[in-house]
Amino acid sequence: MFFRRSSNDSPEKKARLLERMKQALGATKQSLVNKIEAVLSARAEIDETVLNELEETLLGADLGISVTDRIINAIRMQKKDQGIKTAEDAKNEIRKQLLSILSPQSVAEPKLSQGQPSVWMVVGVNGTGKTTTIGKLAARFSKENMKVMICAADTFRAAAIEQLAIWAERSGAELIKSKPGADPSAVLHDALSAAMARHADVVIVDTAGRQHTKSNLMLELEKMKRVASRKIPGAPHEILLVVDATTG
Ligand SMILES: Nc1nc2c(ncn2[C@@H]2O[C@H](COP(=O)(O)OP(=O)(O)OP(=O)(O)O)[C@@H](O)[C@H]2O)c(=O)[nH]1
Ligand SMILES: [Mg+2]
Repeated sequence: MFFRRSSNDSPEKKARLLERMKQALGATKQSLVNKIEAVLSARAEIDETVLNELEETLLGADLGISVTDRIINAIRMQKKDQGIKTAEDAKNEIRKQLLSILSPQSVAEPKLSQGQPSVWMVVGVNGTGKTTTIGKLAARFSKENMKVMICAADTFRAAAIEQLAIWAERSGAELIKSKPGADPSAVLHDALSAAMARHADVVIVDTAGRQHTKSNLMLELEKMKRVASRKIPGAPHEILLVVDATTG
């Protein structure tokens, strides 16, 4: 499904778009529920034939192999232990499994060690949301009373530094930047010096978007990692790869 983003849309148009999205998602949910109902209704017991049909239905609904296996195995195990006897029990188990898969996972926290700042590098191909993710992380860490610094090591794309400056201001983080075209490793070096001098808890490093096939740009990342580890042993402590959630 593809929805074009446009900030100039009228409120009516936005409302219609939201309604269409709700309908589309509602239809997906309803069709999955109907298909599961169709397999389970009028079945006196959950046998291997039912499990096979259920497996086909879940795979056909694009739940993927690992989620389908998890659900089918859970039902099979509980059937063996007499936990699942009726179609209703099976439906409840499917609901339980899906909810546990969809429930929020715990988010990593910066590990604070020996008073040294924790260094998080954010990497990925162009336009996947690296800078936006940094803004959100900075806001969250600031809210948790951490002293956050952001390093503008995307010196390549025009306006990248200004974009990051807005996020830094919004989140109350300090931005360490240089001029467009500067060596990203040099900016990182300065940012880590500043972070140590000012006892920052975490430094989040923005990097320019890059494809893994561009060897010179991958070498640039290697250099940044070396600079970070020379400045602070163990850094970078986390390297976050930001990907578009719709990538297949
Ligand atoms: N729908 C949606 N849009 C997002 C999300 N994250 C970022 N965007 C938008 O995607 C566009 C690119 O986001 P950026 O954060 O600038 O991406 P980037 O990876 O830093 O891009 P480059 O620095 O050019 O490589 C912006 O218009 C963001 O508003 C998201 O989670 N959902
Ligand atoms: Mg960016």
